[in-house]
Amino acid sequence: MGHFTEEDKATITSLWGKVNVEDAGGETLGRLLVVYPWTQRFFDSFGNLSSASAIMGNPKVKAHGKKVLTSLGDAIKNLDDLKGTFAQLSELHCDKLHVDPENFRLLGNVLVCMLAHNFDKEFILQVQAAYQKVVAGVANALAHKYH
Ligand code: HEG
Repeated sequence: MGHFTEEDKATITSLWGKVNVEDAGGETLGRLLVVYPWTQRFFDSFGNLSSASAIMGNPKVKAHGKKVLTSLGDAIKNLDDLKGTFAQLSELHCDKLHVDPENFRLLGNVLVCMLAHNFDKEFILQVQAAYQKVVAGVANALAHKYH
């Protein structure tokens, strides 16, 4: 999963530079919670998640989405060592948060959808291919310390 070409890296970094992590983070986590409603169980302290509009307008969803995408943005600077970058977060999600790693793949899926939706014509085949590698590598790295 660690085969990022120099071209991939340039493509990934260039698009990520245009992502507003606050808006995009809220959209990504919100989409996860709406599209895969069983993922809401991890966020029962977040208040009102009773409808799609409640979820998309929930400030805690927005704040946590920003946190997740900020962490992802840091990982984009370390594409050759995603496992090392995410080692501690992998332990946290396993031991403390008990998040099933399948959820990392679901989040990656909605992240790609969010990018496709927001970048439209710019989200050409090569960009999708590069980002599919990112989300696969991130999900793999976050699952790596599970036991
Ligand atoms: Mg996780 C906390 C990153 C997917 C559920 N997540 C966190 C934190 C980060 C993070 C940086 C804060 C850690 C801390 O406080 O030290 N999460 C992160 C990434 C990804 C991800 C980079 C995938 C790209 N997380 C993810 C998924 C779920 C989840 C898919 C569940 C469906 N994360 C989760 C929960 C918390 C965090 C429940 C604690 C939230 C809180 O109560 O503050």
